[in-house]
Parts: sequence; structure tokens; C-alpha cells
Amino acid sequence: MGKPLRIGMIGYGFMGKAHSNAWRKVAHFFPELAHRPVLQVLCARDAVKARAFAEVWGYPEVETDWRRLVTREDVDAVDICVPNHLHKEIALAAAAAGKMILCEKPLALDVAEGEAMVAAAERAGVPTMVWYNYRRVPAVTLARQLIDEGRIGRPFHYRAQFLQDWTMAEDVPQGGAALWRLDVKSAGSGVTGDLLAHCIDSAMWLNGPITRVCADTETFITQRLHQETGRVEPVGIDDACIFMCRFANGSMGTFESTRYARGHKALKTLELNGSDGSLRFNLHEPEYLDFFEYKARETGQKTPSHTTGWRRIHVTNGEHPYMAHWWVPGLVIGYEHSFVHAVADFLKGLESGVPAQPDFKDALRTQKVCEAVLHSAQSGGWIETGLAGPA
Ligand code: SOE
Repeated sequence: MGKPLRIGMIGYGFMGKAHSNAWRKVAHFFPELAHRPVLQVLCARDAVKARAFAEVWGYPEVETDWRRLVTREDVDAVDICVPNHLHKEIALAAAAAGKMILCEKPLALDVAEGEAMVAAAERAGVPTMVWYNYRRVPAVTLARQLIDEGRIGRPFHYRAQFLQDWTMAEDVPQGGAALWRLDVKSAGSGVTGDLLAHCIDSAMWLNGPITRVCADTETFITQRLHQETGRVEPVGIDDACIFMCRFANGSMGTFESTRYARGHKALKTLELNGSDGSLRFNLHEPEYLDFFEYKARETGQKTPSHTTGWRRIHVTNGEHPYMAHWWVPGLVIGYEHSFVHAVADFLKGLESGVPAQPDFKDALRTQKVCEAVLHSAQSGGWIETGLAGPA
């Protein structure tokens, strides 16, 4: 039985559910961890809904004001699962109260806010983490392992997409519960901060810093009913974003995200092409990593032409990242498990003193790329991100 780590959760939407589930499951599947998360208190403005969520997930207590939650003696870690415009204020208060802070992505509305969050956490010396969960899909983690093993050689091209179609109807309103992602005041941006941020996090984790970008964005539906004001208001978010980039290692990248790709629900893809091999992943088949091996690292020999081809690795063996903690080879895991892995890594970081990534500082790098992308789309040219080397 590990030492209790008492969680104060703020928010109960889609991410509140994903995080609560991860906190609950982690000790069962990673029993070796020194900490055992305890769902201590759930906070949301609507007391009735908060109590209902708390009952389902097993939070014994409820708060309706996050300011009270962050100063509670019986909370060790604050988990921020509310719209982006609230991240900074809560994080600053949680840091001042000396709490560990976990924050849903993206880190903040913009770089200035993100910098304030990094500074506050560093001043307070509290551990932090941002939930860029897709790094922890075992196939994506395996991609990183193969890159680190030198199997890809010199990287030339990185390409990524995140495609959805849920905002295409003109009568989808903006603002308020569930739809705050369409309201620029709450979200900060559209697909850039919501979807491309995931792609950028994965990309920089796999292929290093993005140094400059050239982007284009579009807002296809320019006004929508706002759920909170009851008025039809201009839409300030980007519905689609495409950008080119350069990585510090000399490779080139292309990124595309939209919520207007009819038929695509959550198609997050990535591909890396190098001198010795290529890697390919897509979130609709999350248990597979595709690998093309041109030259075998073990022998240094080129694969004979008549046996070359893409290899589909079914990432379910005990030797694969995280998989020894789950079922037997061949049996798959999915989306929710990436959050369990995030918690497991966060807790391991507490034990080892080597903080799990991305922490606030690392997530600020993704924020910088997002901001450069949005600036580039406005100005129409290449923009430096200010990132040069590894974190
Ligand atoms: C938007 O639809 C969304 O839920 C994002 O907010 C998540 O971060 C992404 O993982 C799935 O799509």
C-alpha cells in the first residue's frame, strides 16, 4: 500500500473523467509505485452536478470555489481540468499554496500566461505536469525508443495531422459547457491550441525543437450563437490550421489540423522519415506502430530489396513500453490508458526526483510554437519560435 497522495480535482467534463479514471486505476496496474492517489475532493461551480460526479467517481467531498480547494490542508496535488482561460489563475494560487499541479493541455491561453505559470511553480518548487497524453500511447513511446536506438538515422521529414469534424454544423453554438473550445476567450485559439498542440508536443518529443514555422489558418463559420450571452457573436477561433516548419536537427515538418474533415473523428497521425528507416502511427489504430527498416541497426546491413517493406508492430508485448502492466500479448489497450501512464510517470518522477515530462517548462515550449504558428498565420511569413536546443 503506497503513501496516499490526495487529489483535488477542478472540473468534471470530459477531461475530469479521463483524469479521475487514471488516478483511480494507477495503483492497481502499477502497484510498485510509492504513492497511492486518493480522490479527495472535487470542485465545480454547480454544486448539484459536482456532487453527482463526485458520487460516481468516489470523491467524498465537494467544493464549489476552487480558491478553497487549492488551500485545503488535505489536498496534496491540484488537477486543473477547466477551460484554458482559468489555468493560469488556478495554477498560480495552487503554487502559492505549495501544491503539486497537474494541468490539462494546453498549458495556458498564451506564452505570457505560460511563463507566469512556469515562474510561479519554480518559485514554489512544486512538481508540475501537463497532460499531453499521446506521448504515452505505447506505440508512440515505442517510436521514441526506436529513434533513441538510432534506427531511423538522419531525420528528413516529419508530418502530422489531427483531423476532426464535430464543429461543421452552423448551428453548433460557441461558449459554455462542452463548447467553450469554440469560444476564443475561453480557449485562446481553435485547432492550434486544442489539437495541433498535441501534435507539436509529440513532434518535439520525438524529433526535437521546432525552430521556425510558416502557417495559414481559416475560420469557416464566422459567427455562432454564444451559449452564455444568448447572442450571435463573431467566431474568434481557427477552424483549420496548416503549417510548415523546420526542426533544430535540420529536418522539415508539415502539420495539418481541422475540425472540418468530414468523416474524421480523432485522426491524429504522425510520420517520421529518416535515412535508415521510417515510422508511422495513427490514433484510429493505436495499438500499431508501422516501421520501415532500410538498414538494420544490429548488423549495419541494408535490408535485401526483395524483403523490404513496412512492418506492422502490434504493440502489445510485455517488452513494449508500459505493456507489462496490462494484459497478455495480443490484448490491446486504448485511449484511457495513456492517462494512466501519465499518472504513473508523474508518480515515478516524484520518487526518483527526475520530474516526469512534459512539466510546465516543457509544455511552455509547445505553447511557444503554437503562438508562433498563430502569429505566422496573421503576418503571412516565417516566424522564429525562439526554441533552439533540448529543454
Ligand atoms: C477536442 O475535441 C478534443 O477533445 C481535445 O480537446 C483533446 O485534447 C483531444 O485529445 C481530443 O479532442
